[in-house]
Amino acid sequence: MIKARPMVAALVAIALLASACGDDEGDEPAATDAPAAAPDADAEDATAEAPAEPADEAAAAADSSDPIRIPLHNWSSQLVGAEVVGGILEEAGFSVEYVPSDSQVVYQSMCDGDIELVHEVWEGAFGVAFQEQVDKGCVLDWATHNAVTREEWWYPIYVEEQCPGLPDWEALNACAHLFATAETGDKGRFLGGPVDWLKGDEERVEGLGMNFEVINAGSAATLWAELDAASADNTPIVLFNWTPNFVEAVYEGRFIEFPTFEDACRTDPAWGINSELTHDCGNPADGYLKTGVGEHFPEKWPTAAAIMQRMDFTNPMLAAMAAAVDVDGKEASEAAQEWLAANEDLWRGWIAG
Ligand code: TMO
Repeated sequence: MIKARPMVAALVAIALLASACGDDEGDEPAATDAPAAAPDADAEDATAEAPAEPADEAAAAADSSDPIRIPLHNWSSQLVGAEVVGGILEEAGFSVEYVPSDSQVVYQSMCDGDIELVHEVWEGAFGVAFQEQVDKGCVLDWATHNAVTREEWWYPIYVEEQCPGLPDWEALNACAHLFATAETGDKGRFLGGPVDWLKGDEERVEGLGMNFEVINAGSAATLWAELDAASADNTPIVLFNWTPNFVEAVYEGRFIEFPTFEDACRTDPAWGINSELTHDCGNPADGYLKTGVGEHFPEKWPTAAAIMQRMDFTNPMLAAMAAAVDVDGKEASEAAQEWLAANEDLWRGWIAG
């Protein structure tokens, strides 16, 4: 073969993905093997020569020389983006540290002064945990990205032939038996994400009286391996997915349409079709993506805080960061370095203001 055509390339990517994921079910995704510091910090970065001191003139004297601690979570765009954010801050003269973190507990960690910022606050998964700390005043709702997000139950398109009426949730519920496994008996299996992503799936099944059982995947890699395996022979599957993500470029499919989300659905049992229980709705269909910072971040690192407010990620940017890892098989660090090299004008503008 001289040159892979796009379709062939996609199929090769699926095959690579399958082989990459097939033997590590339940393990962390490979991308979480990201090193604890930027891989080439000592290659060309001036801060490596004087680690205790900001080297770039962009970091003003008013800024602390303490490392800015950025969490690493367990999905690919975040792992790439964390090192993009860190790389930009390093270019601006700051030192950074990467800290593997639970994606719900991290908001408490910001309040405790152990983490400085979260650059991917997804409304569907983390809106509640984030807002709780914002309401206390110890986390600041610092910036809203251009990206519009959705995190929801999702199925590959062939399932529509097996279950008429999709993507409506009641149609899905009527087909619950199609999704049953040995593990779930006569109930349908919903393959949820790792438990730290969403707290609402079991509550939704209860609130909407669905004949489903939630089985949480151990890692994102497990979600994609199961999707790949099911797609190979059109096995019915409904699983957690989100956008922006690499999935939309590789698999056709749709999100389930649950009753439309409103904040009250999560807090007020009287709201919605079930007057006794909360969560009788879907996740936000046009959710935000925010940056949150600890309450003392702007005082301690005013220049970095201003840069974080200018940093703005779009849907295509996030989808490409995810695809670099989940389709192209790159390490998150490598993907981040490539992103920085390809988008230098953009992020220099974020630094310069
Ligand atoms: C937080 N996530 C994008 C995995 O739903």
